Amino acid sequence: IAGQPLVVSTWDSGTIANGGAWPVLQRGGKAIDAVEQAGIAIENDINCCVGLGGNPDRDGRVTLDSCIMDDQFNCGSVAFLERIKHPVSVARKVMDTTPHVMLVGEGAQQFAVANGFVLEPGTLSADADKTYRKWLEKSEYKPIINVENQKPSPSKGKKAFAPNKLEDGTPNHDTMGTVALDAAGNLSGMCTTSGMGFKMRGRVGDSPIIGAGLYVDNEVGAVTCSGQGEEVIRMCGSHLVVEFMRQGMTPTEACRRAVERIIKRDPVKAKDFQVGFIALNRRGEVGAFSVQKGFSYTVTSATIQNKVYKAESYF
Ligand code: SD4
Repeated sequence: IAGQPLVVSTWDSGTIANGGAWPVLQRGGKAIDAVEQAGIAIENDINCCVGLGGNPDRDGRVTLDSCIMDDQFNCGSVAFLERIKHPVSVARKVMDTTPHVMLVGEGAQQFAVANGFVLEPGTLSADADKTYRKWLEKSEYKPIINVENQKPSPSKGKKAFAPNKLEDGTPNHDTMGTVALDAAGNLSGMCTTSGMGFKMRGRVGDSPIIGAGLYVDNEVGAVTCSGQGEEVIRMCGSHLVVEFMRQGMTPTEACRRAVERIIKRDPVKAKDFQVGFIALNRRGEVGAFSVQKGFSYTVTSATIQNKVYKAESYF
């Protein structure tokens, strides 16, 4: 509803992202500016899964993916970007100042530096360094993505490696996706991540891919997600959720249908990965659904103060 701005972000750490976005929305600013601020806020935070403090790839380097999309189908994206603190803002620059949608790797970094972004040293955060050293002990290429209800494997009697968990087992957080509706009734979204921890060098997930990790159609709604990127990419996940909403489904129903589509392809494999969608329609209705239990999202509006909700899940 025009006049009632609202912002929704993935995970309970969405409180940090929404903290960046809300002041912009509250003063009547645009959704696109709000979601960029959401990205900046979470990229400033040192955590496992977003920004330069995130877990590295298996070669020990942090590579970042991000995209942003406004209410006019304008979009920008960067992938496999190294040593730049705010990939979301580089994605915004790609959107605002180039005829392109996506820049990757060295070219994206070159573009960022040419536009005044500082080339950071590229050292690992203390937490990431510790986690990486631990991972190196076995160097098992078996990345597991945010299966929050993961239990010790009975067959092996030890805990599976879960990069989204802190040492004491409490869930840390993952990819940050944010969608927002502004006072003028326009929608925008962004997604930012360091991607799957200990991924192959050069691996890019869904998060910087328009239609996969994020999609916005101002006539319908805005959708973003977190989880196993490969599963999202092959179903064009966020776009799929928008299309389900176009058919008249509620945000939650649309997210549920997309999750079911992902699971249907390989129901056995689906038991071991997580994907969670959040959706916001143009009327300001919010919904979410995930493969596994444990996915959460944070909503902020004039009446809802950074409230964390648990998403319904298939399993
Ligand atoms: C990826 N979708 O790189 C990201 C990771 C993620 O919560 O969302 N983690 O596949």
